[in-house]
Amino acid sequence: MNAAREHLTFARGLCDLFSANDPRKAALAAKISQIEYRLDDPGYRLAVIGEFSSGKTTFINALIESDLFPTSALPTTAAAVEIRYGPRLAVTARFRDGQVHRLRSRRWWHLFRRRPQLPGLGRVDADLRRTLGQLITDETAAPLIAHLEVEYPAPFLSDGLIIVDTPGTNAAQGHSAVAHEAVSGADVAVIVLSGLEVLPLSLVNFLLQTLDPRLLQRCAYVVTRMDDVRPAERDELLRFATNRVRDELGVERPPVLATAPQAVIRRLRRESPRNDEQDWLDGFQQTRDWLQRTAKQQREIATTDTVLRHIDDTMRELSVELEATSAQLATERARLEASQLSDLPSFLAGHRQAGTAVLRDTRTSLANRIEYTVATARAATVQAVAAEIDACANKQTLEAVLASTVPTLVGQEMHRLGTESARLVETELEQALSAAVTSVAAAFAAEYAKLERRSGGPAGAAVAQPVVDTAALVDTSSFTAATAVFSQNTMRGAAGAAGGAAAGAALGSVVPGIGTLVGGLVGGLIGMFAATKAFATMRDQTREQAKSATEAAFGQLSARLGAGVDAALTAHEHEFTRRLDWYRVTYQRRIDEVRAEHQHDLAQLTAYTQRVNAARRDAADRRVRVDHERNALAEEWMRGERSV
Ligand SMILES: Nc1nc2c(ncn2[C@@H]2O[C@H](COP(=O)(O)OP(=O)(O)OP(=O)(O)O)[C@@H](O)[C@H]2O)c(=O)[nH]1
Ligand SMILES: [Mg+2]
Repeated sequence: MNAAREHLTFARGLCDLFSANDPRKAALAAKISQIEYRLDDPGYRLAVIGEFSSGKTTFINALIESDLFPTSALPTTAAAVEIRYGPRLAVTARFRDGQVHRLRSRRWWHLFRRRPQLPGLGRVDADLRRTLGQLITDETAAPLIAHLEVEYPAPFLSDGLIIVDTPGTNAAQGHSAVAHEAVSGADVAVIVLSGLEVLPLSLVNFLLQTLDPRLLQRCAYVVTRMDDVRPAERDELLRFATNRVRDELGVERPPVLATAPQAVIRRLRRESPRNDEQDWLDGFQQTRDWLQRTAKQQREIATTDTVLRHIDDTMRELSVELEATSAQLATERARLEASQLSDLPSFLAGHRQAGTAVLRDTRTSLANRIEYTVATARAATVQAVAAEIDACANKQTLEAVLASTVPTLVGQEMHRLGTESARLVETELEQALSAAVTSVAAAFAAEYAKLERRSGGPAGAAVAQPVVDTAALVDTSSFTAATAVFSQNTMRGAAGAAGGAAAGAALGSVVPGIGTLVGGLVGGLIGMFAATKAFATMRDQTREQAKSATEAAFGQLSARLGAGVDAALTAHEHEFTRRLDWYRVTYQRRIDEVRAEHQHDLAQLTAYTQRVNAARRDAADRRVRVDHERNALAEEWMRGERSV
């Protein structure tokens, strides 16, 4: 028993591994307290187990020489009852909701004193007996009862033997669950086999599933209702019972006792005796004596083994919990380790490359579109200029067309192209920048979510409240800034312009310059007129010159727009890099904070994991020790006298 106490101290130590508010700690501590209580409890629990109507309660009534407990041919016992010695009948019902009711016989003690040779029968307080009967048999009351304890002044119980009556193992679902629970605390058990059906398979299954293997070895097998078996078949039946117990339950030399406890009850009730009644009465006395004798011999071994069994159960539970904790810790460690962005430079380089690629693709497609638009406009303008020149009938109209119509025509077309291109470039690059920045923002948001600490709540909470507000990233000020750079580089003289419409208007301001250029060329042509006599020749030459001058002007426009697109790209790339860098700096700051916290957590986690793993090893070693101790007890018990 001292070893058991030491095991319990050890188990308490293991419970300290769970935090104070962990419900497992309270549950395990309660179990350990229960075992300690059992260690100090002098009671020796004998469970009576069997199928319904096998005669368990009748057998118990006969042991205590009373018909106190209700019996019948139908499933009867619904609540498990613990029957222990007490100076007078008392019933304590502990309900699952915590209520405790204690009822005592008022008259019993005096009656018992007056008629000690006839304990019980007919003299028990009628009300109390009825109440007790109801508590035991009532199907609706039984599930509400956690413990039903009866004290009774039977000599059989005076040594501290506690009998546990159980519901039939094969009766209603609730009954077998109650039986299961009642049996879990037993030190020793009597298996009641009805002489009418010896050890049915359902009972075999119940016993193998419910009883600890060593407890199973300590069971006694009582065949009841033997008076209902024909005398010629009795020996054969007992042999059959012995073999079946050996074969089905794996018990060598099981003690099998033949009884007819009903005879004891009949005598108590003063009913007329049956044939060979006296034999059954004598036989039952022998059974009672045998049980008392072996109980005395087994007691120390059995109660020690029960405590060790409970310790083993608790240690196993502890091991399972520790294993679960260990797995949790491994997950936590993996999460912590995964939450650190190991290679920030390559993460950034990847995103820079992706963002830049988006912007450059946009530039290429813009340049192509503008070039195509300019080429189309150029061809149309050249045609329109030629048509104007062809419509001239003399030198004066030709001069007027060259001086005013052609420059206006070319100028208007270029103005339109400039304005449209500016709007296009601005819109497309803005969109590309926005897409690139949004994707970077999402990537950083994901990293931030990973960085969130355990104490900051689950990862989900971090995602729900992102550190990076992606909405703020599509910040119009950056586009205003980009547009400003775009304007400065592309359209001198429009540096003050900002915003979409202003930038578009500013691009248009390039047109007067181009108009002058065209005008200059046309002026050169007019100079040529003096030397040329024939008007038709003059007009042909003028058309050709005007064509090449127009084409050159469009060529220059195209170059300027191309340069404008490139400058806009540079500005947007610059802005993108600035944003990326801003994220990097902010993130790095956060990373430094979090990493310090993680380092601390990891160190704690490592230390705790080591303690848990050491505890798991210790618990496993301890279970091996407990097992050895239980084996030694089993051997000691086998050496004892067990024959019937
Ligand atoms: N003839 C005879 N009948 C018995 C004997 N023992 C029990 N009986 C009868 O068998 C029936 C069932 O007995 P119980 O003691 O209620 O059986 P139980 O195993 O407690 O049944 P549950 O509480 O329902 O699980 C009753 O009618 C008893 O009178 C016996 O030794 N001889
Ligand atoms: Mg019963």
